[in-house]
Amino acid sequence: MIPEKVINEYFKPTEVESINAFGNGHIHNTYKVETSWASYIFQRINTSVFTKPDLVIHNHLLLQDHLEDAVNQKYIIPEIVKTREGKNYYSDENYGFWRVTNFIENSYSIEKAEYPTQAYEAGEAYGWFIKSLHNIDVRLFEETICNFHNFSFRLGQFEDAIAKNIVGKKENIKSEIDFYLQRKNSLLLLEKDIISGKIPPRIVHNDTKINNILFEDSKAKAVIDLDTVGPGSILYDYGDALRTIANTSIEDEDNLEKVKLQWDNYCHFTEAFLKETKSILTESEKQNLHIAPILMTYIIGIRFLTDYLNGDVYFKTTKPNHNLIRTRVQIELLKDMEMRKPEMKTFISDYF
Ligand code: ADP
Ligand code: GN1
Ligand code: MG
Repeated sequence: MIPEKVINEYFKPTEVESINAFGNGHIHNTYKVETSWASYIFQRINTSVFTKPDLVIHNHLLLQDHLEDAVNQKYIIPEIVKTREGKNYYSDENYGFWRVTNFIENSYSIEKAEYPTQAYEAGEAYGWFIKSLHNIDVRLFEETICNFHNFSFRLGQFEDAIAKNIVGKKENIKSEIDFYLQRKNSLLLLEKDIISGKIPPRIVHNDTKINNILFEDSKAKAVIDLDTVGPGSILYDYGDALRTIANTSIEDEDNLEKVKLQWDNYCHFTEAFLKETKSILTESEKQNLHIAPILMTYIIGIRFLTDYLNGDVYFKTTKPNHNLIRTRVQIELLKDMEMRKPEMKTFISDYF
């Protein structure tokens, strides 16, 4: 729950009508707080993940300023709400680091795109987000988690976790480990083009899963969860989004037969995303976009498996072997993506 001390930084005790845990994020503790005039989202920032949370606030304020002036304000983002003393967050040793934003009314998030129209809506919203940040100075943003989608770095963490085997679970997952190690070389090649700048750095969202879009009725309304926004590649956002938006199952499905690349959703998301971003895409981005879903499904898969090997210390888990279940879903999806890689390539080249 939210400590009284924290609530009092924002409201008088009599002003608060209700406080409830909210949402399905894997990282922060999120609450909805209702008052008689408006509702708010209180988040205790996970400072094991975001070790410099003031950088998260810095980036968020930059985004707010920039998007306020954007020519095309098709979507909204959450805005930071100040404490009664006018500060952008509240932090102390006992209660942690708290950030408050306005609650986006009449909206809902989904864990899985049920309809191609939802995939299309998400493609337009995430495409809009990148396009709106196209002309912002990349150097103004701080990297809130260093090497977040750096392939070699994530691979290094995975290989380290295998070698240390601290909770003794390595023996259970021999086939999963082999699956990933067999595939690493081709993705290391793609990473070279990202690091060399051949695929250009941009300010991107960096966490484009489907539940980081808020919908109203059947329309995307807001892009949320801005904590990782910062330097990156458009490949990250395109690929990471398809990992949840074009998956026939939820991220922690037990029945692996349900996991496939949802082709209709793939096409709808891609079409909307390209419609928004085509005017800013470089040739190297167009040439490599089709590999992005494979890259990102691989990276998140090894991050789940690394966490399983480390004893579930990073992602929130709610059942035994939760991270292993998540990994297995990513593996099934990745296999299907590999099979359909030529079709993904053709779909994108036909679009242009
Ligand atoms: P996490 O980093 O833990 O995923 P998020 O910022 O994504 O945290 O928040 C978790 C969930 O809370 C979101 O998926 C969404 O459902 C809900 N949520 C977050 N911020 C808002 C907001 N400003 N208005 C309405 N719902 C929100
Ligand atoms: C986390 O915060 P949330 O739940 O939107 C994670 C993403 C992963 C995702 C997997 C800061 O996203 O990178 O892709 O879980 N965010 C962070 O579901 O690590
Ligand atoms: Mg989230």
